[in-house]
Amino acid sequence: MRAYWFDNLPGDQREPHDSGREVSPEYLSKLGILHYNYPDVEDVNAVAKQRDYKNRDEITISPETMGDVYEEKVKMFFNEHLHEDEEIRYILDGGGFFDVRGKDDDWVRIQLEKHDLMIMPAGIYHRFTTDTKNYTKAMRLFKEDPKWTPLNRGAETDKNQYRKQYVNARDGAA
Ligand code: KMT
Ligand code: NI
Repeated sequence: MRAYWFDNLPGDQREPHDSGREVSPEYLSKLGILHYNYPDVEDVNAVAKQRDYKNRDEITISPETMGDVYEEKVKMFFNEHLHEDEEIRYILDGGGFFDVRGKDDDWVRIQLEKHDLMIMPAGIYHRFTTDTKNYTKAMRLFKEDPKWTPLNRGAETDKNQYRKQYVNARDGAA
């Protein structure tokens, strides 16, 4: 795992877009992001149990597994969105980038590699992309009744109660 400010330069979303400015673990923690590296899947099982996640699936995002729709899917995952529940992703193989919005609405790019597990809080705006290797195998964990339908950013999501709760918690409002 490595986090840095996205450079906002044009070019393929799968390129690193590394501004060279690091994002500290403290800042990530203020955004409500948790991350671990768990080579042993038993540690993932423990997180799932502790947070009451009952279901999971595995997805392999690559041209080999997705064929013609790969490029389309990659663009879709890159649409900025939020969820009304937290999002847990565990990288089984390969890697990829999750971009999350910082306090001033700039993108923080989080590079995930094999065995990284990340928990994003409900209400955070984010997007995902594969990197130039075009290969992400990931486990997606969800509760029985998942509320992680992607809600694309817009005037509606800015007013969403989970969004408001997230911003209040992040910025320390009472
Ligand atoms: C998401 O929410 O964008 C995803 O789940 C991306 C695929 S999992 C690495
Ligand atoms: Ni998401």
